[in-house]
Amino acid sequence: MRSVILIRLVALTVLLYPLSEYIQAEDGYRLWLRYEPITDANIRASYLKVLGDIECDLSERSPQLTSAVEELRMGLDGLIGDRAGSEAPSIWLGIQQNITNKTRSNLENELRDLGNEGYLVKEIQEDPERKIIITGNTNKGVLYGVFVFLRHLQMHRPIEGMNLSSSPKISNRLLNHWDNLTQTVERTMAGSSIWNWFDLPYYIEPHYTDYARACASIGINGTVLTNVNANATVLQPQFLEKVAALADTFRSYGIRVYLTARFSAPIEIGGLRTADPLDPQVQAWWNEKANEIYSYIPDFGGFLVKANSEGQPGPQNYGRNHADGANMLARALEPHGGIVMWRAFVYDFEVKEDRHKQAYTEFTQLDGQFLPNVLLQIKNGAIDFMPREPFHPLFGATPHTPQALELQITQEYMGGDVHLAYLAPMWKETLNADTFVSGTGSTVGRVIDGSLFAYKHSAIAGVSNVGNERNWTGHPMAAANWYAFGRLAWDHEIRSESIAEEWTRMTFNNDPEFVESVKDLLLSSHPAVVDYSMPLGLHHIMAAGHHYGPGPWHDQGRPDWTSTYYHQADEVGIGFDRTQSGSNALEQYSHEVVKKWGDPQQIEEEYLLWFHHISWEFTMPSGNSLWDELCLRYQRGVNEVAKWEKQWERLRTKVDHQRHARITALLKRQHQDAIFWKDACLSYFQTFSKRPIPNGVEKPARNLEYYMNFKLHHVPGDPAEQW
Ligand code: GCW
Repeated sequence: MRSVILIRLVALTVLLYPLSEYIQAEDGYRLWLRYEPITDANIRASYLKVLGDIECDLSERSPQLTSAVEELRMGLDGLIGDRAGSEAPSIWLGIQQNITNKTRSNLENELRDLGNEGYLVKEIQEDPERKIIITGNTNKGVLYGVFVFLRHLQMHRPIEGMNLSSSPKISNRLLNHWDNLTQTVERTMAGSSIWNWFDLPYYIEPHYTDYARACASIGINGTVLTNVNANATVLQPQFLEKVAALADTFRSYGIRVYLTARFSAPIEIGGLRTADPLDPQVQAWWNEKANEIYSYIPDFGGFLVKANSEGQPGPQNYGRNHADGANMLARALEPHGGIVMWRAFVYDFEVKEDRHKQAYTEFTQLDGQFLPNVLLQIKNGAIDFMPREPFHPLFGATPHTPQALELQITQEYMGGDVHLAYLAPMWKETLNADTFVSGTGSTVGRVIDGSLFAYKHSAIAGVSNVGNERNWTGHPMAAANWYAFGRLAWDHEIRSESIAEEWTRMTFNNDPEFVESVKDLLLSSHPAVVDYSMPLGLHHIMAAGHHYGPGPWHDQGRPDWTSTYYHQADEVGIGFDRTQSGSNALEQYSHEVVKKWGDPQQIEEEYLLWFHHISWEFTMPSGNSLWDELCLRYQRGVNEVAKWEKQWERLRTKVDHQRHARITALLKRQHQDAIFWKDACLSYFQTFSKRPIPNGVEKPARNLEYYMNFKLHHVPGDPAEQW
């Protein structure tokens, strides 16, 4: 009787819940590691034929190898189901010496150049059978190989002839979490911090492991847990034991933990009267603090430091320079193998030169004075993660000091987690940019991967867009940027298109029409965001404080935090003159760059107003006046978003209702926001140009006063809301 009732209850539940929902219910939590059952019968059959049991020697009890086996089992069970009793050959997992006797193939040569993180995933024909081997020189390599193998299956790629091997170009590949100990997250809108500090170390939440899995699946091997606007409390034992609990979880996925070091910590938590880096007491305090940290976390990665920037304390408070400060921390970490990532994001309005020039001026004069375990962490551009920035002039200018690239995954200036903006193409612009510092081909990518100047350390950092929203990133498609960052950190030469395809197939499905359409959305998104917000090299014209939406009229407070300081609009024209007739920031680049960017007729249109103050009547390559071109760019961005709404609607039947509905709502809002950007900016700039809105551009819906008086309140991620 009971069982009959139970069956009826289950049946009833299923019927009540719309079948389509029930089968495809998807809240996005699994990100790109969904391992949904492969429904294509042919593909499933082809996999079942060659994928038997998992063979792995776990006797050395390696946590990373255990993670590899668990992931492979989870992936195969999800994708092709239970293979118990399968006649198919086994899948061999393990470092080379543990699987050599399982194959007659000599893997030495193939593994030799793969280093300690590379992987080899190969189908080996050894009559009478074909087998899969997943190997590397270390268990971390094997773990990376498992994720690559599962990606291969998730993308329905053939196993015949499979031979996948790769090793990372950059050795330290980190997320930077601008997370506060109060659990707010600076500049990220996807909820609160995923680090539940109060519950640690007692409760290790499942999402810590899933975070580590997601990071390891794209080769991220480091995470900075705390905000660069640092809080010294995290360095105290009460928090070090919490940090250690996270580190213990992440270690099984090859991820090391780093912390932000507040320069004034010796005063705030050490009871000293000074934090002067040349004071022996202060050096001793940091030595002791480093020893203490490593007693909790033996593989602690090191410190990320924001010093003498935007009010953060630093060595200059004591008349010392950045090298003095960084070297003090480097000495403390060196015995333990730790590194210091010292941020070059420094500027100070007391210094009366273009903000664009200040980091280059500060750090080039210190090149060669930093200890070997110090890296300079440099934003992609010289201002601040704008929707588009020319590469930072500092790249390539400190040949004796390793340089790390800092990218912003969270969209502080690109619509937060509301606007679709796939950032890989923007990051590739920086990575592929030629600095010419050592002749042609001296790209930023080759500077940071260490191949140009043979740096001992190499690193790349992405400011995370992750919060405790169920789907981690708020906008379901913002996870593509987390994914893309990891893939480019591993290999900055991977194409944006390939990354978009991988992410789409793994996150959604392999339907050809769906994949092509979503790839098109992703790849057209960044140019459209630039068009409807800061086209043609305009920059820093966002709303003050929260940075969500336009604010070209903002002129209050310190000039280098206003908008007018950057666009310099007047009756003649618009743009910041950074040539010889202006701030001459251009002089900090190599002469090949100066020659091109110094000429309004040669520079890429996308950078024109970044380096030049241009007349409204200037004739653009299109033949339009600058004013007309500016208006048409804003409209082009709006039109593109309108197109996406229709394009996404057409995909309704090819994706689960939950994610389809959320993305539909977000695109609708992005469309309205794009129109708001266009109308607000053109209304404001028109007061200077005094020219009509050209044909083909919709007139602003409201008057300028409406836009200037519009106030958004309580925008998530706004630091003003967080303290
Ligand atoms: O992008 C700006 C942000 C700040 C951030 C700062 C930085 C963490 O507006 O919120 O502070 O740069 O990069 O340090």
